[in-house]
Amino acid sequence: MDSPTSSPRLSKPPSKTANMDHLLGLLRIRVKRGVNLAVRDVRTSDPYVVVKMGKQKLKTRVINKDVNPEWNEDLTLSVSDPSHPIKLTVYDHDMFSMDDKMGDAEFDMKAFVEALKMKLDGLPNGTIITRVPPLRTNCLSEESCVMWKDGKIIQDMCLRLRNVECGEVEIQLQWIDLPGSKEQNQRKPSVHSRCDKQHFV
Ligand SMILES: [Ca+2]
Repeated sequence: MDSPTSSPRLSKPPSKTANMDHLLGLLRIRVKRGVNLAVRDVRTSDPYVVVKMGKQKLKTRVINKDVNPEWNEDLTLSVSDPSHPIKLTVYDHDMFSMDDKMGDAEFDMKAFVEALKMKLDGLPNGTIITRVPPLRTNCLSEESCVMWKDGKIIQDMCLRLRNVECGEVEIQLQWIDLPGSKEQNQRKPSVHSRCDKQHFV
């Protein structure tokens, strides 16, 4: 039997502003490599990358004596507000003194998130969805493309480091949906749905 009052859960989807504090998903930043990084020891450096968003701080491993390091390491941030900027800083690891800075860069995931919202599917591999040009207001050293690759959306970025004499860092963005967001559609049929037979007099 249906109850006369409908379930409040079905009344209205929550507004976007009410959702701002909730986790939207995970941003996986693949820190691929550094190119022509600054020298901070005698002839070379021992670079590692720190990525910060709000209170989250993640870092790659140190690669010894290499100003063209290949980290190929994934750093994963929890995202509740995609308009939040992400800061990337490169350091030279030193054993007996404070680590030296080797420049920094800032980027955001706005274009990437816009592409995710399009709910695209089944595009030919390599299809470019959005192009973000290098501007004075961003740290891109060349055009960055949001594209469809191997069944998902990715964005490659080449970041020119600031506050340093030279150096670039190549990264790639990927998105990971949280499994919890789908569960509400898979509610099991209720035990109470079995109706008792009514007896007619
Ligand atoms: Ca060092």
